[in-house]
Amino acid sequence: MPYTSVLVVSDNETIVQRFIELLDDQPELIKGRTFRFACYPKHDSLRGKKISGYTIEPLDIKQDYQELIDRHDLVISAHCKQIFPEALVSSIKCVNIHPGYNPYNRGWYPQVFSILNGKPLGATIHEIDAKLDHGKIIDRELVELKTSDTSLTAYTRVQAKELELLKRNLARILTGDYQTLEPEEEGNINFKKDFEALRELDLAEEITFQHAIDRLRALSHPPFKNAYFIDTATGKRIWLRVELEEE
Ligand code: 0FX
Repeated sequence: MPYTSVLVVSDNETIVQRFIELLDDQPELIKGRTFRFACYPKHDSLRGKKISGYTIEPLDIKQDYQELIDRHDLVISAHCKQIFPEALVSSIKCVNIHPGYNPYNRGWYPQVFSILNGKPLGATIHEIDAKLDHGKIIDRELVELKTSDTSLTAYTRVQAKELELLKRNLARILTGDYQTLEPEEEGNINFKKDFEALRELDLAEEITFQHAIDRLRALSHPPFKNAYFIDTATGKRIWLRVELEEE
Protein backbone atom coordinates (compact mmCIF):
# COMPACT_ATOMS: atom_id res chain seq x y z
CA MET A 1 0.00 0.00 0.00
CA PRO A 2 1.52 3.36 -0.98
CA TYR A 3 1.83 5.83 1.88
CA THR A 4 0.69 9.38 1.24
CA SER A 5 1.20 11.33 4.47
CA VAL A 6 4.75 10.95 5.68
CA LEU A 7 6.32 12.31 8.85
CA VAL A 8 10.11 12.31 9.15
CA VAL A 9 11.42 12.85 12.69
CA SER A 10 15.10 13.57 13.13
CA ASP A 11 17.49 15.12 15.63
CA ASN A 12 20.48 14.84 13.34
CA GLU A 13 21.14 17.80 11.06
CA THR A 14 23.25 15.95 8.48
CA ILE A 15 20.69 13.17 8.03
CA VAL A 16 17.71 15.52 7.75
CA GLN A 17 19.57 17.73 5.28
CA ARG A 18 20.48 14.74 3.09
CA PHE A 19 16.95 13.33 3.35
CA ILE A 20 15.52 16.58 1.97
CA GLU A 21 18.21 16.71 -0.75
CA LEU A 22 17.11 13.24 -1.80
CA LEU A 23 13.49 14.41 -2.15
CA ASP A 24 14.65 17.46 -4.12
CA ASP A 25 16.73 15.25 -6.44
CA GLN A 26 13.93 12.75 -7.02
CA PRO A 27 10.62 14.64 -7.37
CA GLU A 28 8.82 11.36 -8.16
CA LEU A 29 9.21 10.49 -4.46
CA ILE A 30 7.01 13.40 -3.37
CA LYS A 31 4.46 13.10 -6.15
CA GLY A 32 1.02 12.38 -4.64
CA ARG A 33 2.20 12.58 -1.03
CA THR A 34 2.95 15.13 1.66
CA PHE A 35 6.10 15.21 3.75
CA ARG A 36 6.40 16.83 7.16
CA PHE A 37 9.67 17.14 9.08
CA ALA A 38 9.98 17.36 12.87
CA CYS A 39 12.53 17.24 15.69
CA TYR A 40 12.69 17.08 19.48
CA PRO A 41 11.06 20.30 20.84
CA LYS A 42 14.27 21.32 22.65
CA HIS A 43 16.56 20.84 19.63
CA ASP A 44 17.66 24.46 19.35
CA SER A 45 19.50 24.32 16.03
CA LEU A 46 16.90 22.23 14.13
CA ARG A 47 13.63 23.54 15.57
CA GLY A 48 12.10 26.05 13.14
CA LYS A 49 14.94 25.60 10.64
CA LYS A 50 13.98 25.93 6.99
CA ILE A 51 15.57 23.48 4.58
CA SER A 52 14.48 23.72 0.97
CA GLY A 53 10.68 24.18 1.18
CA TYR A 54 10.37 22.42 4.56
CA THR A 55 10.28 23.87 8.08
CA ILE A 56 11.42 21.52 10.85
CA GLU A 57 8.63 21.55 13.43
CA PRO A 58 9.06 20.86 17.15
CA LEU A 59 7.25 17.66 18.11
CA ASP A 60 6.68 15.91 21.44
CA ILE A 61 5.91 12.38 20.29
CA LYS A 62 4.88 11.00 23.69
CA GLN A 63 2.34 13.79 24.09
CA ASP A 64 1.11 14.09 20.49
CA TYR A 65 1.23 10.54 19.16
CA GLN A 66 -2.57 10.28 18.75
CA GLU A 67 -2.50 13.25 16.38
CA LEU A 68 0.26 11.52 14.42
CA ILE A 69 -1.82 8.36 14.12
CA ASP A 70 -4.77 10.38 12.82
CA ARG A 71 -2.74 12.48 10.41
CA HIS A 72 -0.01 10.23 9.00
CA ASP A 73 0.27 6.76 7.53
CA LEU A 74 4.07 6.49 7.66
CA VAL A 75 6.57 7.80 10.21
CA ILE A 76 10.29 7.63 9.47
CA SER A 77 12.72 8.03 12.34
CA ALA A 78 15.98 9.36 10.94
CA HIS A 79 17.95 9.50 14.22
CA CYS A 80 15.02 10.64 16.34
CA LYS A 81 16.07 10.68 20.00
CA GLN A 82 12.50 10.18 21.30
CA ILE A 83 11.21 6.67 21.92
CA PHE A 84 8.09 5.89 19.90
CA PRO A 85 5.13 4.82 22.12
CA GLU A 86 3.85 1.29 21.53
CA ALA A 87 0.41 2.67 20.56
CA LEU A 88 2.07 4.59 17.71
CA VAL A 89 4.16 1.74 16.31
CA SER A 90 1.24 -0.69 16.46
CA SER A 91 -1.16 1.74 14.70
CA ILE A 92 0.81 3.05 11.72
CA LYS A 93 3.93 1.96 9.87
CA CYS A 94 7.05 3.30 11.57
CA VAL A 95 10.49 2.84 10.05
CA ASN A 96 13.89 3.61 11.59
CA ILE A 97 17.25 4.45 10.05
CA HIS A 98 19.88 3.21 12.48
CA PRO A 99 23.66 3.80 12.54
CA GLY A 100 24.48 0.18 13.42
CA TYR A 101 24.21 -3.36 12.07
CA ASN A 102 21.15 -4.88 13.76
CA PRO A 103 20.86 -6.86 15.93
CA TYR A 104 24.41 -6.16 17.13
CA ASN A 105 25.09 -3.20 19.40
CA ARG A 106 21.54 -1.90 19.15
CA GLY A 107 20.94 1.42 20.88
CA TRP A 108 23.44 4.12 21.69
CA TYR A 109 26.54 4.90 19.54
CA PRO A 110 27.06 1.46 17.92
CA GLN A 111 30.55 2.20 16.54
CA VAL A 112 31.87 2.98 20.03
CA PHE A 113 30.79 -0.44 21.25
CA SER A 114 31.87 -2.28 18.08
CA ILE A 115 35.40 -0.94 18.60
CA LEU A 116 35.30 -2.37 22.13
CA ASN A 117 33.51 -5.68 21.63
CA GLY A 118 34.32 -6.53 18.00
CA LYS A 119 30.68 -7.09 17.03
CA PRO A 120 29.69 -6.22 13.44
CA LEU A 121 29.21 -2.56 12.51
CA GLY A 122 27.08 -1.18 9.71
CA ALA A 123 23.80 0.57 8.98
CA THR A 124 20.24 -0.74 9.10
CA ILE A 125 16.79 0.36 7.98
CA HIS A 126 14.08 -1.52 9.85
CA GLU A 127 10.46 -1.47 10.87
CA ILE A 128 9.99 -0.21 14.41
CA ASP A 129 8.42 -2.52 16.97
CA ALA A 130 8.03 -2.15 20.74
CA LYS A 131 11.73 -2.82 21.45
CA LEU A 132 14.66 -0.55 20.63
CA ASP A 133 16.32 -1.09 17.20
CA HIS A 134 14.67 -4.49 17.08
CA GLY A 135 12.01 -4.78 14.32
CA LYS A 136 12.05 -6.54 10.96
CA ILE A 137 14.97 -5.52 8.80
CA ILE A 138 14.25 -3.81 5.47
CA ASP A 139 17.91 -3.46 4.50
CA ARG A 140 21.28 -3.49 6.25
CA GLU A 141 24.90 -3.49 5.25
CA LEU A 142 28.18 -4.00 7.05
CA VAL A 143 30.77 -1.25 7.38
CA GLU A 144 34.44 -2.10 7.75
CA LEU A 145 35.99 -1.36 11.12
CA LYS A 146 39.73 -0.74 10.89
CA THR A 147 42.31 -1.13 13.66
CA SER A 148 43.18 2.52 13.05
CA ASP A 149 39.59 3.76 13.40
CA THR A 150 38.40 6.14 16.07
CA SER A 151 34.72 6.60 16.85
CA LEU A 152 34.69 9.57 14.46
CA THR A 153 36.29 7.87 11.46
CA ALA A 154 34.06 4.80 11.86
CA TYR A 155 30.95 6.96 12.33
CA THR A 156 31.71 8.93 9.15
CA ARG A 157 31.71 5.66 7.19
CA VAL A 158 28.51 4.47 8.93
CA GLN A 159 26.70 7.70 8.13
CA ALA A 160 27.68 7.44 4.45
CA LYS A 161 26.29 3.88 4.46
CA GLU A 162 23.03 5.00 6.09
CA LEU A 163 22.53 7.56 3.33
CA GLU A 164 23.33 4.95 0.69
CA LEU A 165 20.69 2.62 2.20
CA LEU A 166 18.17 5.45 2.37
CA LYS A 167 18.72 6.32 -1.27
CA ARG A 168 18.39 2.66 -2.27
CA ASN A 169 15.23 1.98 -0.25
CA LEU A 170 13.19 5.15 0.07
CA ALA A 171 11.01 4.63 -3.01
CA ARG A 172 10.23 1.06 -1.87
CA ILE A 173 9.47 2.17 1.69
CA LEU A 174 7.08 4.86 0.44
CA THR A 175 5.13 2.35 -1.61
CA GLY A 176 5.31 -0.38 1.05
CA ASP A 177 6.82 -2.58 -1.63
CA TYR A 178 9.68 -4.32 0.18
CA GLN A 179 10.61 -7.65 1.76
CA THR A 180 11.76 -7.89 5.36
CA LEU A 181 14.17 -10.10 7.22
CA GLU A 182 13.82 -11.17 10.86
CA PRO A 183 16.95 -10.35 12.89
CA GLU A 184 18.77 -13.67 13.42
CA GLU A 185 19.00 -13.19 17.19
CA GLU A 186 18.09 -10.71 19.91
CA GLY A 187 21.62 -9.33 19.75
CA ASN A 188 22.76 -6.86 22.38
CA ILE A 189 21.88 -3.34 23.36
CA ASN A 190 23.78 -0.39 24.83
CA PHE A 191 22.32 2.62 26.55
CA LYS A 192 23.56 6.16 27.14
CA LYS A 193 24.60 5.15 30.67
CA ASP A 194 26.87 2.43 29.21
CA PHE A 195 28.65 5.09 27.15
CA GLU A 196 28.86 7.43 30.16
CA ALA A 197 30.42 4.63 32.23
CA LEU A 198 33.32 4.39 29.75
CA ARG A 199 34.38 8.01 29.96
CA GLU A 200 36.29 8.20 33.23
CA LEU A 201 39.69 6.47 33.06
CA ASP A 202 41.04 5.00 36.28
CA LEU A 203 44.76 5.80 36.37
CA ALA A 204 45.40 2.83 38.69
CA GLU A 205 43.69 0.28 36.42
CA GLU A 206 46.10 -2.28 34.98
CA ILE A 207 45.16 -3.27 31.44
CA THR A 208 46.98 -4.18 28.24
CA PHE A 209 47.97 -1.56 25.67
CA GLN A 210 45.47 -3.22 23.33
CA HIS A 211 42.63 -2.47 25.74
CA ALA A 212 43.85 1.03 26.50
CA ILE A 213 44.16 1.94 22.82
CA ASP A 214 40.73 0.48 22.05
CA ARG A 215 39.10 2.36 24.92
CA LEU A 216 40.70 5.63 23.85
CA ARG A 217 39.91 5.30 20.17
CA ALA A 218 36.32 4.31 21.00
CA LEU A 219 36.03 7.57 22.93
CA SER A 220 37.82 9.78 20.37
CA HIS A 221 35.20 11.72 18.45
CA PRO A 222 36.18 15.37 18.08
CA PRO A 223 34.90 17.91 18.91
CA PHE A 224 33.36 15.95 21.82
CA LYS A 225 35.23 15.68 25.11
CA ASN A 226 34.59 12.07 26.08
CA ALA A 227 37.52 10.41 27.86
CA TYR A 228 39.04 11.97 30.95
CA PHE A 229 40.97 11.20 34.10
CA ILE A 230 41.11 13.12 37.34
CA ASP A 231 44.32 15.05 37.89
CA THR A 232 45.53 13.95 41.35
CA ALA A 233 47.30 17.31 41.79
CA THR A 234 44.30 19.56 41.17
CA GLY A 235 41.27 17.25 41.39
CA LYS A 236 40.22 18.56 37.95
CA ARG A 237 39.31 16.53 34.89
CA ILE A 238 41.86 16.24 32.12
CA TRP A 239 40.32 15.36 28.76
CA LEU A 240 42.12 13.28 26.19
CA ARG A 241 41.65 11.73 22.77
CA VAL A 242 43.89 9.84 20.36
CA GLU A 243 44.75 10.08 16.68
CA LEU A 244 45.83 6.97 14.81
CA GLU A 245 47.59 6.91 11.47
CA GLU A 246 48.04 3.90 9.24
CA GLU A 247 51.38 3.39 7.47
O1 0FX B 1 22.14 10.74 15.85
P1 0FX B 1 23.25 9.89 16.36
O2 0FX B 1 24.26 9.51 15.36
O3 0FX B 1 22.66 8.51 16.95
C1 0FX B 1 22.18 8.31 18.26
C2 0FX B 1 22.21 6.81 18.58
O4 0FX B 1 23.53 6.30 18.45
C3 0FX B 1 21.26 6.06 17.68
O5 0FX B 1 21.22 4.70 18.01
C4 0FX B 1 19.86 6.65 17.82
N1 0FX B 1 18.94 5.96 16.92
C5 0FX B 1 19.91 8.14 17.50
C6 0FX B 1 18.58 8.79 17.73
O6 0FX B 1 20.86 8.81 18.39
O7 0FX B 1 23.89 10.57 17.64
P2 0FX B 1 24.60 11.98 17.83
O8 0FX B 1 24.41 12.83 16.64
O9 0FX B 1 24.19 12.48 19.17
O10 0FX B 1 26.15 11.59 17.93
C7 0FX B 1 26.87 11.17 16.81
C8 0FX B 1 28.17 10.55 17.26
O11 0FX B 1 28.93 11.53 17.95
C9 0FX B 1 28.00 9.39 18.23
O12 0FX B 1 27.90 8.14 17.55
C10 0FX B 1 29.26 9.47 19.07
C11 0FX B 1 29.66 10.94 19.00
N2 0FX B 1 29.40 11.66 20.25
C12 0FX B 1 28.27 12.39 20.43
C13 0FX B 1 28.06 13.06 21.61
C14 0FX B 1 26.79 13.88 21.83
C15 0FX B 1 30.36 11.58 21.24
O13 0FX B 1 31.39 10.91 21.07
N3 0FX B 1 30.14 12.24 22.42
C16 0FX B 1 29.04 12.99 22.65
O14 0FX B 1 28.90 13.60 23.76
